[in-house]
Amino acid sequence: DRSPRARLLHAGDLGRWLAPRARNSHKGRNGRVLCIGGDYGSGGAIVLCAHSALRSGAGLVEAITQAEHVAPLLARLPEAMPRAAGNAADVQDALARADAVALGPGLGQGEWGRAMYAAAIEAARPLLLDADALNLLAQQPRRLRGDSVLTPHPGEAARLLGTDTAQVQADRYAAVRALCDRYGCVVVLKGAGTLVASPQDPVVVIAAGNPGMAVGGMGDVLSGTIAALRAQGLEAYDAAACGALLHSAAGDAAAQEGGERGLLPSDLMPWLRRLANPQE
Ligand code: NPW
Ligand code: AMP
Ligand code: MG
Repeated sequence: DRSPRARLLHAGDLGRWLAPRARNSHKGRNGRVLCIGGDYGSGGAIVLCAHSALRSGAGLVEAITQAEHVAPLLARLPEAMPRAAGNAADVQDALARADAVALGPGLGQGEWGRAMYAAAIEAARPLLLDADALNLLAQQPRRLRGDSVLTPHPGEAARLLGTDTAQVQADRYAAVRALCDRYGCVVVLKGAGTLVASPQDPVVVIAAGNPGMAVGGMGDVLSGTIAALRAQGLEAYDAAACGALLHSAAGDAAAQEGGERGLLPSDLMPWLRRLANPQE
């Protein structure tokens, strides 16, 4: 994990990317994120993703999810703009106006998830693929636009490389490089010692994060954070590195406050906000 070939990023580095906002900033300038996912059985994943995008500074957050998940999402998060989509055509308008798309949290691999995936993967928008979007990509591998971001955990990385989790973990540096080569884009290989790389940028290691973060939903929060930074204007590699660092640092702050065991992804939300404003 701590390859001498890779550079370390610490929480103190966040200021490199997160300058104070302009006085005359407005919601349209701060980026519109579209989160797509939340099939039956994983509805919470899209709530976490949308919440995280808002707490990471996105100006507007839309969500496309299953019809039954729209009202619960609104009840928890009235700032978000969710809608149901039954088929790919429903998604086109939302895709066309998005500054960044987070595709995959809780998406599932059923008929609905496949239709959403097929629509989004063809859209010429800055795209982040997570969770089931990665599983669907692994079933039909293809090179992506260079400004796409993949956020696999070691299990998803193994599927994307046609290997197993142990192999990925045995040489995480080689795995992240192989993913960049195969898919032609930015890759965040998650887990203790998260690595970020792109085909033309060096591998960096995130020197933050803790085992309290090993709980369902934590990756769905990361997707929202990276998409929000992308929508606010960071390039794909910068958004991925800054987002992974912000997410891990928020996890550390939340763990310091209340302990690692029992930490929830939702506990990161106030800390994402605090740490996304390093100058204040
Ligand atoms: P093993 O067993 O070691 O080989 P899956 P998922 C591996 C949604 N969610 N280090 C490990 O493999 C997601 O968004 C919804 C090492 C493990 O068994 C997805 O759409 C939630 N290995 C969907 O559920 C909350 C690691 O991967 C396997 C590793 C399924 O996603 C939960 C599990 O991965 C979830 O986020 C590590 N650090 N991390 C909600 N509240 O709505 C993972 N592995 O089979 O891809 O399942 O990640 O749970
Ligand atoms: P996911 O498996 O998609 O829910 O993603 C889990 C998130 O929590 C990723 O951002 C991981 O890097 C992070 N995480 C999980 N376990 C640890 C750990 N032991 N140390 C640091 N970060 C972790
Ligand atoms: Mg995940």
